[in-house]
Amino acid sequence: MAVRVIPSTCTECLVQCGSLVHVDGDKVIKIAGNPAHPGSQGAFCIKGANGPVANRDSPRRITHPLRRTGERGAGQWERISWDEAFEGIAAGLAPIIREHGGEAIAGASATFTQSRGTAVRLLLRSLGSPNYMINQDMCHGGRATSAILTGFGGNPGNELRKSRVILVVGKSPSESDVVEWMYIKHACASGAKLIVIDPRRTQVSKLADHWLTPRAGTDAALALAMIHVILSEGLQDEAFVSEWCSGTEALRERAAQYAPAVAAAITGIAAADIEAAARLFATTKPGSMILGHGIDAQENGVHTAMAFHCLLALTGNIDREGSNRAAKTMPGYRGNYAYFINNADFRMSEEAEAKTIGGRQYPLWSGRDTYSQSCHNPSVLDAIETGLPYPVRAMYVSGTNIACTYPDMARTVSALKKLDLLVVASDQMTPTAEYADYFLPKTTLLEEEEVLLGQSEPCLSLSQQILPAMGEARTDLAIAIGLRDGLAKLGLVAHDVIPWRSNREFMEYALSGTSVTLDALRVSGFHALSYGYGDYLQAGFKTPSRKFEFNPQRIAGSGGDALPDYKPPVYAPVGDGFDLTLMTGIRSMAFHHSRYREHAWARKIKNAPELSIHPDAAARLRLGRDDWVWVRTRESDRPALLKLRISEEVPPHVVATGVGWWYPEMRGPDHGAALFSVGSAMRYGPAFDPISGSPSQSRNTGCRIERADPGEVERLLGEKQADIA
Ligand SMILES: Nc1nc2c(c(=O)[nH]1)N[C@H]1C(S)=C(S)[C@@H](COP(=O)(O)OP(=O)(O)OC[C@H]3O[C@@H](n4cnc5c(=O)[nH]c(N)nc54)[C@H](O)[C@@H]3O)O[C@H]1N2
Ligand SMILES: Nc1nc2c(c(=O)[nH]1)N[C@H]1C(S)=C(S)[C@@H](COP(=O)(O)OP(=O)(O)OC[C@H]3O[C@@H](n4cnc5c(=O)[nH]c(N)nc54)[C@H](O)[C@@H]3O)O[C@H]1N2
Ligand code: SF4
Ligand SMILES: [Mo]
Repeated sequence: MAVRVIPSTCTECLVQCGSLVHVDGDKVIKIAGNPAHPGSQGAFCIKGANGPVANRDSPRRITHPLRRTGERGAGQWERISWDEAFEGIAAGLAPIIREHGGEAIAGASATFTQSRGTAVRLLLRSLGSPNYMINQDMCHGGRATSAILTGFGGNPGNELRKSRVILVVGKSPSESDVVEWMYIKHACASGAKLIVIDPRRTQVSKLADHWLTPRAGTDAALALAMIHVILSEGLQDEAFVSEWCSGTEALRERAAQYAPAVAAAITGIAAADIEAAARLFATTKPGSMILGHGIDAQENGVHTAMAFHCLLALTGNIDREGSNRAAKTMPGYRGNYAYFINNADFRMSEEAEAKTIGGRQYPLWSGRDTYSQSCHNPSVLDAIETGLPYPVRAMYVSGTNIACTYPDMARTVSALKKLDLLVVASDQMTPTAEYADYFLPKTTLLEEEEVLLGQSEPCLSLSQQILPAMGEARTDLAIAIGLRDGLAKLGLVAHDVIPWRSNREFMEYALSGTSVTLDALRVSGFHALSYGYGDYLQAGFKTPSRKFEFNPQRIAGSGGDALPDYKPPVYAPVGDGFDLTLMTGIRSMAFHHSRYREHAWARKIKNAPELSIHPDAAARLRLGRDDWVWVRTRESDRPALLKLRISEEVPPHVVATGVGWWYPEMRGPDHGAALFSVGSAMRYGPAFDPISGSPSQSRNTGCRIERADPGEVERLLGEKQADIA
């Protein structure tokens, strides 16, 4: 049979590259990048090439619903039908809703840029719960919240090609975003200047004209010093600032506290280098800025992002050609999470939404008109344990492996075990799913149809269903519909906001206000959009003043410090032995967080949870190449066991690792994560960012390391039941 080539979109990660799926009969034989896709232009990665087929065919794949028969975590399950699952779950939720209200159910998912987040959110709202747990407090939440409060963050997207200066802060796109990486390389090859701020030597830092290496967690001081240089030397874009910005004098005064010499003492970067970078960024046009994970998810995350967003506005690099582009919507498109959470037809009453856990402490995170309108996750874990501010007795977890990816696995698992009911939807048994009462089998990428509108991408994309769902697996939306129906039979659906009968209907609804059809998208895989610049010229910025606010009124209104400021990271070395900075979450091409650990292709690239250490630090601690080490933090009495990788990529006072390691082949409900996942040795705050509630010490913290006894390591690793196929 002839090989068919189907244009589609990879959704293995949020980059959403256009793909070409090669199909021979009923087999996918190759997946590659689609050069015609307007966003990704052929860029692709090893995860996208291998992940979808390996996920579908994984020997660990579970394709029918399961109900727990033994103790939680004992691995004893019985196979049941979908009807039995929906009825059993409804029967389990009924007494909880009757006694405590719908808000006693929390739901967790990983992302809301795909329909999974919308499905979980609308299910919760239908059942009367505002408690949606999205891991954005650990991810992008600080940057997104700053963008909403100041009025602009944006992303350059493919404007990077036209940028003449690019500032990359705390981001390693060569691993985390191959499309951005491609455009940065193009821009540099055509003479663009590049400034990189990262304590670690990354691929992008190797291309930089200025590579600034701050001490971890000190970026706000650096950005404020750059602002000071620009304002004191009059290098700002005065026309833009005077017409479109508010709070300039207040910002000037705040930044004056961070003269380059002051910032140099805080960050460890020479004052002259700070000045040179500031001048280059302010005087080269157009410029763009990419802010990454390295400055987010910490107790000063929102202020740090605000400082950089102020720098962007001061230089006028706002929604212009070659600068950061405003997040664009397509007129009439109704598929994005933001559309659903903000549209009155899909909302709960104001009174019901006001019950969101965290809403009182973090109104700019968990209140209405905020970025994700989600609850404060660590406070939900507390509520499960303490019943305060009210009981949370059930959880629906879809598409996230929180036992591995929330810090402090022991605490997460302890909370999960205390629930009356835990339902997990996944494609395989994860350390989180092991504690479930019901396991619901999920379709994988090649079995799903999904329309996507990337925020800074110039097109609408389709991820095509290439193969029939395996076994009884269902899409996230189909599962949400089944769960809703189960409760509706018992009269327990407070306010139904899922009007579709299938995933297909949902996709048709998303497109129904546009002139684009699913049929047309199936032919091309995408629909190119033409985006203009300068959206603010018509309606101003989406702030109370309609200007870009250097000192956002909404922060002042909630009693916080409205100007960006620096705060020393709580983990700064204090000479108590925890003096190495532990960086976590460093991305690897082989994995998406905790995913692909069971795939042979990925384990060939990385077969152990590695901890990078500088050769001088290794020598000082008498550690050698093949050593494993116990990593301990101040906040936890549980160490993690990681394998050393000696490399000059990290400075001598830093050690760096990934996130969420587990050995799927290892025995026990945690599959080794309790030992080998670095989050097991960390804490889920406090401190918390006063604006976003993001936890300190969840990305970076202080640690000490000591050599593990090789015999013990061998014994612990030897518990692997079998090697990866
Ligand atoms: N291959 C792969 N790609 C992914 C993912 C994946 O798991 N695997 N995950 C996706 C997701 S959900 C996300 S959120 C993104 C994240 O992607 P990025 O935002 O690119 O984050 P990282 O790649 O973790 O890079 C963070 C960088 O910040 C640096 N850093 C650490 N601490 C500091 C600091 O205090 N200051 C500064 N200036 N830098 C610091 C680190 O050295 C690191 O180079 O990646 C996405 N892409
Ligand atoms: N210490 C530390 N912790 C971190 C970070 C860090 O830097 N340091 N980074 C944080 C960041 S940025 C993020 S985004 C989080 C990520 O945390 P998670 O969201 O937990 O990330 P994944 O490991 O990708 O887990 C996705 C899970 O969803 C399942 N799945 C995959 N596709 C689907 C689907 O279509 N539907 C459903 N229902 N399930 C699916 C997979 O089997 C997998 O178990 O981790 C955070 N945790
Ligand atoms: S970067 Fe890789 S995994 Fe992410 S969408 Fe692109 S091809 Fe897929
Ligand atoms: Mo993330």
